[in-house]
Order: sequence, then C-alpha cells, then structure tokens
Amino acid sequence: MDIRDKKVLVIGLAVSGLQTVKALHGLGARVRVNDRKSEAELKEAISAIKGLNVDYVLGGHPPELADWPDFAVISPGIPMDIPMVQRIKESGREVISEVELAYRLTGTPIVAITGTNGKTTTTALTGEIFRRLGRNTHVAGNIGTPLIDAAVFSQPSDILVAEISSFQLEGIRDFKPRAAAVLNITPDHLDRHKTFDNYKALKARIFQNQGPDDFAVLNADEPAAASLADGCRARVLYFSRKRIMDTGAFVEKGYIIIKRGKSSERICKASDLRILGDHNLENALAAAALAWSMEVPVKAIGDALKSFEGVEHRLEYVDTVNGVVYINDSKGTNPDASARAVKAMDRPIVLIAGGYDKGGDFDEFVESFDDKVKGVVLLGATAEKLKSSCRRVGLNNIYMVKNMREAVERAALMAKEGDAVLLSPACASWDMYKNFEERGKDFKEAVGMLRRNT
Ligand code: UMA
Repeated sequence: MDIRDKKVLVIGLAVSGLQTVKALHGLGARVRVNDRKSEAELKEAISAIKGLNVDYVLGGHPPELADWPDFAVISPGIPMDIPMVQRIKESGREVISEVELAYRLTGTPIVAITGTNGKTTTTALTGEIFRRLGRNTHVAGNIGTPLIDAAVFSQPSDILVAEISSFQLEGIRDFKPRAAAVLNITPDHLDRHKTFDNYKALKARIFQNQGPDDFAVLNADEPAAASLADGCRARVLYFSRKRIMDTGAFVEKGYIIIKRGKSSERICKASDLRILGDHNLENALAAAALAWSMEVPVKAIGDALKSFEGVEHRLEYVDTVNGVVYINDSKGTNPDASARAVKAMDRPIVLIAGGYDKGGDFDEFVESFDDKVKGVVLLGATAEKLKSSCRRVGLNNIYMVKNMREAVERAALMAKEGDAVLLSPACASWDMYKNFEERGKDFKEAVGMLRRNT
C-alpha cells in the first residue's frame, strides 16, 4: 500500500490511534489526528508522540474535516455513523480500521479469532501454541497491543495471532487471515450495531476474503456461529464439545481429538487443561483446530494446552480470605460471558456485577444462575436494571453499592467459608473505569485491602 505523502486522518487517539499515528508517520504519510477529547484531556497521548510531525483537530469531529484526507483510519471504539465519517465515505474515500491498515502493510500470515466470548483466552492460547513451536509469534489486536504495532515489526516467517472485534471488522475491506475462527455469537454491543443480525453479519466478515487455501474454524455447538459455514469459501473445520465430527476438533472418551478424513490424532486429555469450565474447553478446541490448520504438530498443541494457565481478568484466582475464594472476571463484559463464569464455578457464589449500559437485557442471565448465586452486589449504570431482573426470579439477597471497595467489603460479609466472591459484571466498564483491566485491578486492590484488614 502506497502511504508516502498521503494525507491520512487518524480518528481517535488512544491505544489504537497512537500506534497508527506512529506507523503512518514512519511510512512518510501526512498525518492529522482527530479526537472528540480536548488537548488537555489528551495530554498524555500527545506527549507520547511529541516530536512527530503531526497536526491536530481536537474537541469534536467537525464535518468539514472530511474534505481533507485521502483516507482515514478510525479507532474501533468510534461509531462509523458520525457525520464526519459518513461524509468521507460518501465521497468515495476510505475509512478503514487499524486492523485493515495492519493487514495491508504486512506480509506475515495472520490467524484471527473473533466471537462474542472466549476471544482473548483463545488468542492467548493459540499464541502460546505457536511460541512452543519456536515460531516468532506476535499476539495482538483487541487483546491489547494494536495489530498495527505487531504488523510493522513482524517478518514474513513470523506469525500474527490476532483477536478481532466486531468494531474492527466494521472497518475492513481486504483483511484476509490464513485461518480464522468465530467462537460463538450471542447478543452484544447492540447499542452500536442496533440488531443481532447486523452484529452477526459483522462477525462473518472475518471470512469474507478467504479462499480455498484458507481455513474457517467454527463452533458446531453454537447455531449462530455454525451457520456462517454457508458463506465460507475457505475450508471449514468445526470444533465441538458435544459431538464427534468428521473434520475438526472434538472430545472422544475424554481425549481432545483432531480429525480430517481418515486421519485422527489425540492431542491430550480434556482433564489435562488447567483452564476451568466448558467454555474454556471450547476455547482450547478452537485453538487446537486453528493451530492444526496451520500445520502445527499435535505434540506442540498438546504441550501448550496442558500448560496454559489462562489470562488476567478472566476467571483469575486472586486470593482466599477467611476460606472465601476471590475470583476476578472483569473481562465478563456481557451477560453471556458472565453466565459462563458463573457456570464454571464449583461452589456457592456471591456475585459482583453491573457497569456500563449497552442496552442489553439481563433476565436470561439472572435466570441462568439456578441456585448457585446466593447473593448479588450491584454497582454502576446497570445496577437498577440488574436489580429488577434479580427480583423477577426471586433472588432478593441484593446490595447496591457505589464503588468496588464497598462491593468487596459487602460481598465478604455475605460469603461463608467455602463460597466464592466472583467479580463478573456482565457489562462493560466504561461508566466507571477506562477499561476492564482498570476495573479488575481495582477489584484485586480491594481484595488486597480486605486481606490486610483481617
Ligand atoms: N473517541 C472519539 N469519538 C468518539 C468515541 C471515542 O474521538 O465518538 C476517542 C476517545 O476520546 C479516545 C479514543 O477515541 O481518545 C478511544 O478509542 P477506542 O475506544 O477505540 O479505544 P482504544 O484505546 O484505541 O482501544 C481499542 C479497543 N477499544 C474498543 O474497541 C472500545 C481495545 O479493545 C483494543 O484493545 C485496542 O483498540 C487495541 O486494538 C478493548 C475493548 O473493550 C479491549 N474492546 C471491545 C470488547 O472487547 O468488547 C470491542
């Protein structure tokens, strides 16, 4: 892609935008940065690119700015329907995501993972498999390190393992991973995508440029994900926790198996996995299928599966205080993710939930608790909504709190020896925190304080 001297508008100056600016500047583009935040609010970000020849239009998205660029690169968190962005697109110039730009700039093969839940764990585990093989591996994308950062520094013999969100897929055109997985699709981000069908169609875009030499990995147990096989030109590999497949990864007699035609190989025992729960078994099956499609030997896959301990903020063990186990699942940013976390626990739970309101519904989530959740501590913008859902199913042991410290203190009073206090908010963090990592850290600090006070 010819970037030199091109006028490129970078919309959004946080994690994604900063790396995009650096990459474009390094390639000789004329870069203009636009963000709705003011210069004062972006002080830190601006100082990170001090010295680069970049100019700024801050404090809003003025529609007339649309007339300037040859093309624009938009951060994932910014909706595509703001008037300035619409105006660029209507004039026939591109507005692409940083993931699309990364793809166009790299010759390194990409393994891409999307889905409503499990993306981060599957991405980290897939990366671990390639690392075990001794391959120079870059794990990037929605997981935290922007793909552009990894793409710029990677060699064609390396591998890029990328977690990709629906927001990022909204801004792709040519993005073509060698192997890609859709783990599951359940309602999420409906405030942005409006309908479930729109959201599903965006997830399907991960396969749109693949050809017969590529692989599409799909969850056979999940109808919305499995139905994407119809539109795939790539070879389809299924994974299933429940069924034995002709082609793909599944569990048979306690072993994780990978099979294609008559060739069938054992990877390891399902019970050898150190990550908990059925959903993590699904993630492991998906990672195995992806790695196998990229010709990784089963021994390396098995070794990684047996040693992988999971990722921070995802069912992460924090501490045991007075016989109560504290688990940080701050990455539970939608009802489905948190329902999976509740299901994965093997003891009574006091649940800390609530956060940013994405417009979703919590009835089904609360109904999935059975009798496992003995009490809930609610905080954030959705606290009232969650409270109504709890009341409807007869769960009345509810406390409303203002912050995480109070939440942990209250949960500690409600829990008995042998119980778990689980932070799994079922909501994004953006009403109270910068991101879910900050929320998870706050929880861990509050647990640390509890330990010091006992
Ligand atoms: N902004 C505007 N106008 C707007 C909205 C935001 O200018 O209308 C500006 C903000 O002022 C801010 C910047 O845009 O300066 C924020 O951009 P961003 O929200 O895209 O955040 P980044 O820090 O660049 O992080 C993004 C992803 N964030 C989102 O998709 C919301 C990160 O995913 C990702 O790790 C990172 O790029 C690197 O690729 C986080 C996430 O929450 C983990 N993802 C969602 C999820 O997993 O559910 C999709």
